[in-house]
Amino acid sequence: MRRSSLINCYHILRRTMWTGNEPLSSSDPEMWNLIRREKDRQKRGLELIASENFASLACLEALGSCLNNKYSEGYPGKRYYGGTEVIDEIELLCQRRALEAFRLDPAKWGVNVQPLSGSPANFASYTALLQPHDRIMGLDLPDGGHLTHGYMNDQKRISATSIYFESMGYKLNPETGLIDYDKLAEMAKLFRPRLIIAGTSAYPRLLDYKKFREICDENKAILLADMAHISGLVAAGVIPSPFEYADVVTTTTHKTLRGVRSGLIFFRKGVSGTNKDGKDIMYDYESKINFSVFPALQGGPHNHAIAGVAVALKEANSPMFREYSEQVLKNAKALADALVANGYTLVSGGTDNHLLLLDLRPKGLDGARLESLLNEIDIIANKNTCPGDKSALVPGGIRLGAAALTTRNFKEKDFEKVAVFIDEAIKLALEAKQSCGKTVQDFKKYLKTDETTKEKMLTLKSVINEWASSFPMPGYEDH
Ligand code: DSN
Repeated sequence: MRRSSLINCYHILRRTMWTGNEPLSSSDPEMWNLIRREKDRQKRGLELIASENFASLACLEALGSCLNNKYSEGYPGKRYYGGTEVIDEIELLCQRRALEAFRLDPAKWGVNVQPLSGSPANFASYTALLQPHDRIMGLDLPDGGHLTHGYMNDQKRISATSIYFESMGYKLNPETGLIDYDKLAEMAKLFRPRLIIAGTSAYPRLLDYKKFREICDENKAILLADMAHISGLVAAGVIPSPFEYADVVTTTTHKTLRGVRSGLIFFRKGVSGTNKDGKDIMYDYESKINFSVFPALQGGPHNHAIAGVAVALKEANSPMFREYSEQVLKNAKALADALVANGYTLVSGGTDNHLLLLDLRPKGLDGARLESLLNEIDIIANKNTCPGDKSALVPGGIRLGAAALTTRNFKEKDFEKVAVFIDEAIKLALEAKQSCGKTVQDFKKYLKTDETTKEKMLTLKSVINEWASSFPMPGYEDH
């Protein structure tokens, strides 16, 4: 037989032998190895990104299940595909658990569990409730808001929220680092927004939802609470809930809520008030929001993610999750206190939630340089603007969150130790900054090339790796 025929036979044989049941390690060793490396990175490092967490094995099992295979455009009982009877049950279970986790009366609140994540959930809400070019106010991105709350600079409308709607940011008081509600009220009177967002991405304090409600009522605006960062803390009941005051509440499901990556939109339903003839006025959010998610903006729901969210919501509705969330608050505070005791400045002076913002400007440092040095020693955090910052690429601060490491069983004393590592990293960064060129690129190059700095970083990294690896890793430790 000729060599080419032999090769053909081999390929035909391989094709006919394909069962689709080979494990990743043998069917795609290249990808398996990359995932193995990522697991190792997550376990040996100190994960301080405030929006990240480690989902449970149960969540990841649902996410990696056969539910990935199913199309089910539409809603339970009203689908555009056959074979959706189990999918319907899964979506209804997720809806029920979402309402239970946040202690909501199903007569007064409904939920759409299909948004693919937080940004699509927000955009679907605006599309449902507003007309193009209606006005929106949200916390400005450099002050701790989120891109989807509307962001534009001098040259460009950056967020789609600002492209398709007219957005205006409200700000923090630069002295206190707290939301300036008086200014917000004043600006809202002039701008007359149709919708105000009470939500944050990098704000270490609690929101005054009552005040937001008053400002919305004065302006006949809808109050949308984006609780993405804090939804786990809200579900656990350890911080105030937006549901008392908001009309619509959006969230991601993978931050403090510790689920798989997805999004939820909660909306009020039932009677919203009475008209002048004494007749009931009903909320119309449900049909508008459901239509906006599908068919207006999305196609088939990610059923595997919806199942993973349902699993996470069951976990969130347990006494264990409450204990976890209380510990998140204690740990964030322990980290904040330890940094302040060491002479560091925090935006607003501390924290009431899962995150804090370390202002490096008084030390003559910035978030970009510190982020890159921390990365070298396996402390993972992100640079962040502080009030008054001009550049998002070289901002003055670093955002630190406690949710992920608390999942790994870190306690207050462990976070005090994390503060010591951060302090050592800052000292190293200051030394390096003095010895290299002016730009962040120069700084990064210096970290890669200066032998003394490299050695110091390596020593620190080894200690961190050994220590971090000694903590449990939920989700995949033995898998
Ligand atoms: N990227 C998320 C965060 O880090 O806050 C928000 O979407």
